[in-house]
Amino acid sequence: AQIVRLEDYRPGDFLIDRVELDVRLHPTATRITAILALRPNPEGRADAPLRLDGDELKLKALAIDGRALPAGEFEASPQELVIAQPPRRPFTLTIETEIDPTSNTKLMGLYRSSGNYCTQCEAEGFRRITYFLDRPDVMAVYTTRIEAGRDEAPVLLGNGNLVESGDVDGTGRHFAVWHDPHPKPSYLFALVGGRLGKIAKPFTTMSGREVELAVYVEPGKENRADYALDALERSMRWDERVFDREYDLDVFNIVAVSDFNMGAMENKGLNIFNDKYVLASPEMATDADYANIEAIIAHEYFHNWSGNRVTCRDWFQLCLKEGLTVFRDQEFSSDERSRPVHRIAEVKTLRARQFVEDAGPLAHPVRPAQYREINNFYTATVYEKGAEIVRMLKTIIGDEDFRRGMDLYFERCDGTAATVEDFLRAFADVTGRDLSHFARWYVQSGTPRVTVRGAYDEGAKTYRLDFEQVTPPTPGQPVKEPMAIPVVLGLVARDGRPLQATGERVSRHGVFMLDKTTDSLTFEDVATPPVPSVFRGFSAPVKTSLDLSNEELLVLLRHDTDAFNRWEASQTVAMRLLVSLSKGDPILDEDMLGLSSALNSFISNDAMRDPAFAALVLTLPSEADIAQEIGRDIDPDAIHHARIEMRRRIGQACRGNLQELYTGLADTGAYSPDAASAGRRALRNVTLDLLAGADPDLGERTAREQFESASNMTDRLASLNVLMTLPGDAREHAIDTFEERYRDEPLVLDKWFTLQAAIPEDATLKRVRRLMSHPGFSISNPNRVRSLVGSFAMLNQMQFNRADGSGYDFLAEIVLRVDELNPQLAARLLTAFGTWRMMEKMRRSHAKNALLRIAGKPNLSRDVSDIAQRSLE
Ligand code: B3K
Ligand code: ZN
Repeated sequence: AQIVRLEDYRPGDFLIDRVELDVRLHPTATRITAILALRPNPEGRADAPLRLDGDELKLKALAIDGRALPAGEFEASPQELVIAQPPRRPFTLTIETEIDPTSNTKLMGLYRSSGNYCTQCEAEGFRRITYFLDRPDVMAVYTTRIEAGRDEAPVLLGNGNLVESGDVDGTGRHFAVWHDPHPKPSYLFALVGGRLGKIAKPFTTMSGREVELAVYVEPGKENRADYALDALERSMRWDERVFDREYDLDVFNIVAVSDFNMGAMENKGLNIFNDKYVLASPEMATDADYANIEAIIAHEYFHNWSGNRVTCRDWFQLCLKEGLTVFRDQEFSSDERSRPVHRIAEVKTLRARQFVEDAGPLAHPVRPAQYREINNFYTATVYEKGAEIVRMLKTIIGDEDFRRGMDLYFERCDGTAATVEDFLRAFADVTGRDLSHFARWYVQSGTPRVTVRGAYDEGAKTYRLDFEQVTPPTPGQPVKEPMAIPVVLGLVARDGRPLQATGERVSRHGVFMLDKTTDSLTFEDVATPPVPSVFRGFSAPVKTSLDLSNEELLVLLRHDTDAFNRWEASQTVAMRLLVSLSKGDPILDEDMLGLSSALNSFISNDAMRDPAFAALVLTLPSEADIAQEIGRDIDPDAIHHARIEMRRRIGQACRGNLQELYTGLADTGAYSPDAASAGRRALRNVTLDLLAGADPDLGERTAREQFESASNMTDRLASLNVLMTLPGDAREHAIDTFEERYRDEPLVLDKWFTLQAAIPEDATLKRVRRLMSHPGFSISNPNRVRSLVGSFAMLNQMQFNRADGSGYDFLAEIVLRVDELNPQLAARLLTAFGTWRMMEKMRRSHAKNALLRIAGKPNLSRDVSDIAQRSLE
């Protein structure tokens, strides 16, 4: 397949200023008339043909300035429309196409979901609606007329503001005309037609403009959209307060659909969402669901400035909108919830997804230099590492300059399609700093490893820290340069007092810049030997090796003023023990005792002060985390058993305290999704899990009681998850009860699929296969497939990586089946093979065979063949 390269970028030969669309919705034969106001691009080639992108299109008519184009003057295929000699002046092109939304199983372009019409155009879906210059640096003003049967689609929505609507006399059809005054790239186009229920509320912007906020959902589910609407309102206020960004249309519409390839889409004024990230009720959604809804509603809304008003010049600049917008939604959630707790959650995700990606065959820079299929680059690296780069920038230059830089960026680039260079230039200009070394974060892939060694000089009362950074090779980048790494640090005395940690090399924002391969830092007047606390708040996306003893780390758990590093210390000690157990190395009783007594006193002294934080401290690193830490020749069975063993030992050592916590945190019956209440539930459920590890009988009894009496889905699901670790009748009975109760609620049934797919036992693969013929399952619905098959591959380390290779064979079989319907979904599932090279030899060879089988299949989609090939390289 053809490779697209950043270095080959050049402006297009034509521009489109205005687009008028007339869309006549029909289940199998939708007609689109597009009138495009085109002109030659002064920056393009003067004699170039006009080449418009298409994808599975049928051309019905074509005219220039209203006159039909004779057959010899153009060439049309489903993929392209070429006019060799277009006018060399502004002209209008009228294109009529016909498409079939019902048979569109790729869920790109215009398709139907539960009978409703909706669209998804990012990255290259608009070309499945009409022929177009489908690239983000072509920005036009759109007017869209949508027509449909009134019964079939009483609601008709488009981008921008509604300007006209009415009946088409005597036909039973009606229409709506939407106009969006803000120039935008085609990937932000959207329309919706269908039977939908609505909730709405008015919003007055900071300058006093009236806006209607609305959420559309399947009729009858309106009361499950309240939280989403509330999150939208809070997001809008937050962006006004924190970034001075105001909304710019008369309406902001959100539509929930049940067949969607990703989380949601930021189409201008008309966000379309996976219903999983809109619908919630205490009875059916967990605390995690509520937090995700809040974050994704905010994310899509924030795109209105970071993505829509300022968009991307080309798809290589994807992180310009995605990394920045993730950063913005993380800041929002931190302000709305608990900042340290949220930071830990962000880092857990980053490590679980991005570090894994960066360490495997699919590693790529935050701004990739080339791609075969752009949809395969909506990755943890572009999104999450992209957000970390923005956060590092803020850490380095400080809050005030960061805000001034953002203002300058928005002001300068508003209404344009920009680049990463434009973004960095704004910050270089407001600070006078040279950011060229920092910019390497965008182009060099791989996770740097920073080794830190400390040395105390008793006589001189000085403390020296030596740093060394190494970035391992990644595909296409065998040799790495040193990165510019901000290290936020402090010193803690062994009795807990914070020590002065200032010096010339530490900036007024408390940052030491490690920008060479090795460097060191000396602190003067350090009265007693300190424990260093480095990378506070996880100040850079790096791996660290510290020469601290477990005992020193436990000083940090007890005393550090930085909550992130308190948590990190607990995890590092636990991880050291877990790695030893997994490798079959003996672990010292004193080390085990050190950790469990530290946790015991943490529970008595601190747990109730911040339950959400305590829940994180008491959660052991996952099996996947342990595998990453070991890094090679992984035996997932050994890791699983090591973790079980550790859970048992900690549970037993802390049993009394845990039981007290569990009882003290009892469900009060009144559910509220706020962070404090969610934190109490999280702590109680971690406690239950450890107790079950310590004493399976007690665990089963308690989990069953909780399952039966729970007043909300968070507690019910948590108890069910604990039961999944305890084979027997109680477990099977609970599985059946849950199914009976929720069989008509697809989003809840997804949780039921997931929990069974994650059961850590040999029979699970059979169970998953059986569930694929459950009436609630559907191979064409992305949420169902991800819940069952995706969870098996991503959450069940032991069973996906079975020694006999049957887990890999299963995934390969499903990927190939799904590829025929929905290549994007198939390619996403296939990324589960990203860790195959670190498995032990037998598993490695099974995985490789499965990948080779996929790669060798004829007629693969570009999406799947790209992932398969890169996974094998
Ligand atoms: N921008 C969309 C993602 C589109 C993915 C296309 N394959 C959602 C988001 O990041 O906000
Ligand atoms: Zn986004």
